[in-house]
Amino acid sequence: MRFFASLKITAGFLNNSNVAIPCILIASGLYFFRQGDILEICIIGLPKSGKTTIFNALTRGKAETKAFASTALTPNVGVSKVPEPRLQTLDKIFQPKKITPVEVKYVDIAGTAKGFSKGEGISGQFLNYLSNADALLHVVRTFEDENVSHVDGSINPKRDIATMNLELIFSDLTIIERRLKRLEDSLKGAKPSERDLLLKEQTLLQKIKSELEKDVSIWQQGLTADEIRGLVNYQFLTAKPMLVIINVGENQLAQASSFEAELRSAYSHPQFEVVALCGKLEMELAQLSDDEAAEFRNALGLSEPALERIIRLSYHLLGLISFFTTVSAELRAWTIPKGTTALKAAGKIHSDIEKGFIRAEVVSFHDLDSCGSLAEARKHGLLKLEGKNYIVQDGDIITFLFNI
Ligand SMILES: Nc1nc2c(ncn2[C@@H]2O[C@H](COP(=O)(O)OP(=O)(O)O)[C@@H](O)[C@H]2O)c(=O)[nH]1
Ligand SMILES: [Mg+2]
Repeated sequence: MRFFASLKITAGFLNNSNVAIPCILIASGLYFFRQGDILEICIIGLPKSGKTTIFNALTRGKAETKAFASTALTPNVGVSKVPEPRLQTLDKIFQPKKITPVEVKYVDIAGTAKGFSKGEGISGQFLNYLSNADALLHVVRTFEDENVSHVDGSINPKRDIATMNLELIFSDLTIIERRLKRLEDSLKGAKPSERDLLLKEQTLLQKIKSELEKDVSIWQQGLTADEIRGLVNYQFLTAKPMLVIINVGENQLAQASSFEAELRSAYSHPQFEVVALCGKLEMELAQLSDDEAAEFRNALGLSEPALERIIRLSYHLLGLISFFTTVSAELRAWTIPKGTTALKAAGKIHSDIEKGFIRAEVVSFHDLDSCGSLAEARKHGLLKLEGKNYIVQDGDIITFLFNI
């Protein structure tokens, strides 16, 4: 994005007099950045599992946590900056005036109690949040606290995961049944040209339905990439990647990794990940300064902060990578799915850059870091000119050349 390429080079691309030189556009302040779509993660789990506690840990928030089941109707919504250590290295190289990390939105829904999918505890608004989520953070507790009774009377994370999964399955089944009914009506009056598509959709939905009825979530059904593409618009809840958070007690820290290993082996799947952490402790640490928190973490023998771990695993689950741009003294991180072309990455920044895409000037984070400057990277031939079909790699630093 930053036109660090000299005018000479830019003019080399833009020797056609009809074409505006983009750096002039930026300098004149006409240019604006479109805020990319924000990653949205919904926190679900039984009442009193520690959802709001973990929400506070992730967003440095102060939402009220309760020892009794919450009946709040308004979800807690918070935004966190995605931790990205490479931005610190790039800060030293570019010395920008401003650094803009990627943001992620967390939504803590109080209404995901047992029976929510049957309309007993959740309104349509909650379902909307869940449907729009890119991934689900599913909190199950292992912490024991006599003042905070478990809704099902005992601690059993596998049972709790199954309980919540049944709710998600039920919600998906309701959507499928409604759609199948409508498909039947559409098929009656369908033109021959539309029939094939409708029949294909019907067959797929029937196949998924019969598996859901056996309590198999969509992500566990082994669907083909083509079939999954056909489902995208439904926003099925059991098709979403799921990160299970085992909320351990302060006295269970030593068991955290064995809890994790046990659940990971029980649900081994690329769309499923597990993290064990102590929500209460993480929430307290999140209220401290970074330095103080790091000191406590060291003393307690805790690994990386919850937010960093959760984001890292969420990116992994969702197949996301980051690239960086520097323009007008702003260093900025962007998130895209793995396999995104330079053209589409440009569109993430602004549709005009995608439309007028000419070339991308790319250097890998590793090469830039070892060269120490763009000039040095250029000298070593590590600043590459790439076309629109170039597949952006994690950590790329990109300058887009475009005309509009
Ligand atoms: N001892 C202990 N208590 C916790 C932990 N996490 C949450 N709690 C307590 O459990 C209760 C319910 O937590 P909350 O976050 O409100 O649960 P939610 O209903 O799932 O949102 C609160 O009293 C919390 O202080 C934990 O890791 N250890
Ligand atoms: Mg809560």
